[in-house]
Amino acid sequence: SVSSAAPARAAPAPQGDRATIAEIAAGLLARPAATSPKYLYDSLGSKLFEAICELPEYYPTRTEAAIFARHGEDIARHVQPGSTLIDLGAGNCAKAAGLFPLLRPRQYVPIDISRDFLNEAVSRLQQRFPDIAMNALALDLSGPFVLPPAVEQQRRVFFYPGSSIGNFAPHEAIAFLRRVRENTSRDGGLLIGVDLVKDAAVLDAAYDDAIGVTAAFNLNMLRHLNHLLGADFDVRQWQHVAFFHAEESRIEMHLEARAALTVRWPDGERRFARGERIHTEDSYKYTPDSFADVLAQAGFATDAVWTDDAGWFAVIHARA
Ligand code: AVI
Repeated sequence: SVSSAAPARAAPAPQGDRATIAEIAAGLLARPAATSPKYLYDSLGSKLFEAICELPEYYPTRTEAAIFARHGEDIARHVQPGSTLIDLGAGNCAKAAGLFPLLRPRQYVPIDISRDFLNEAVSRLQQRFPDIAMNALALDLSGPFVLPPAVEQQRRVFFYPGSSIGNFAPHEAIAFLRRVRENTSRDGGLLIGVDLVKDAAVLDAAYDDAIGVTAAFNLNMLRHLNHLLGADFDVRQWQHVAFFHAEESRIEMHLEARAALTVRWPDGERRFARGERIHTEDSYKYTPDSFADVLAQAGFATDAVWTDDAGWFAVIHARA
């Protein structure tokens, strides 16, 4: 007779460094369990995020792009040409590249956590814009960071589009922007995209789209955690949950266990009850006033604010 028993799954060796493994394990063992949203971005995660940006429900990307298209010349007047444009969380670099003809930077410094993804994007971009010096940096911006000497000191303008600032809690956003300000020259500034508070139904749909790309993006974190931690998450046992929490003014993303289960890794394990969640991401939504307050607490002075007609998204220039 033929045996139908599946072979036992071999435990994969953890690929993360010690600090990463310790951080992930501590998060999984916490109650409620939580993981840093940075683990959403392995190479596939970065591609899934690119796909999210094309979804009709995910309004931030196209709304921000429309603001740049409509107010680009005014924005360029505030930023001024010849700057050192430092792109925080650059991803595929497409947003900054679209602004090169207007902003005309002297040097472009894209920073991203995903080295492979970044290198691919920059080598393509350098061919299109041979006159702009490009220095790609693979840096984790969730801790303190110092830019290497290759980055020009003069006219450092930090570019932080896409409302990535929203993935920090407000106190973390302030601390992060303070660190940015410490790396900014006195004649420099910050050009930042900020997602604004709006109708909850619009927000909920943006983070739980009809064809499940955001669900795949969230679930893919489990594959990444298996890789880093050597864990045995069975992705099929989990489901994507996302909703707007009005009191906290944030979208929350979670992964919810579909059944009681145990996740194991080389140095530990965690039992999850059916319906128990891992909190994987927050995405804070601001008003122009509440964000001006964040900037002020980080030592930046708001210089100009551009929004779309519906007031869904803001592009803000601040001076150091
Ligand atoms: C990168 N960041 C601004 C996105 C956001 O909207 O918070 C990440 C994301 N999460 C789910 N969809 C998109």
